[in-house]
Amino acid sequence: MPSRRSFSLLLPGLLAAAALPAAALAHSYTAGDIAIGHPWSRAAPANGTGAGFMTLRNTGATPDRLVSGQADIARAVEIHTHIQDGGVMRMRPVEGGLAIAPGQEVTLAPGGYHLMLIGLKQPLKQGEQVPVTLVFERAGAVKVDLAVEAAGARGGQHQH
Ligand SMILES: [Cu+2]
Repeated sequence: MPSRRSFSLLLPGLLAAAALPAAALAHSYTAGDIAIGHPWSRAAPANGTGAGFMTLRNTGATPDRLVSGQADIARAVEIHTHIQDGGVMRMRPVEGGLAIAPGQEVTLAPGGYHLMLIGLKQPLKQGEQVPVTLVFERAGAVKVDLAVEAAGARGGQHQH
């Protein structure tokens, strides 16, 4: 659609890619009507639990939802949210997937919605890219790379 704007962003993007470490890039993906912005994670040890954060924007006219995920690096991937339970923040799987209404942007971030990478088969190391497949009800499956940032990046309020 916005071909002129995309073109004007292309060159600075390529220059940035050459100049900056991978984790610093604001990379993005699309699957059907879903735009996925800057998927990232945080350093974590093998056998531990990792997280996945990103923005999901529905650019179409039909509701969609993130229903599941898969990563070769983890035994299982779940979609979690945090709930307040008697003053304690607890994590809970999102029932039926994470809904993304038309025109809406849903943010997965520390302290809120996130992907949970359960049973890491190898450590998540800062600066690396970790492939994860996201499965949307309508938009289908798309592989994205989580850019691994420092442990505890942006908050560190995520408890397991
Ligand atoms: Cu979690």
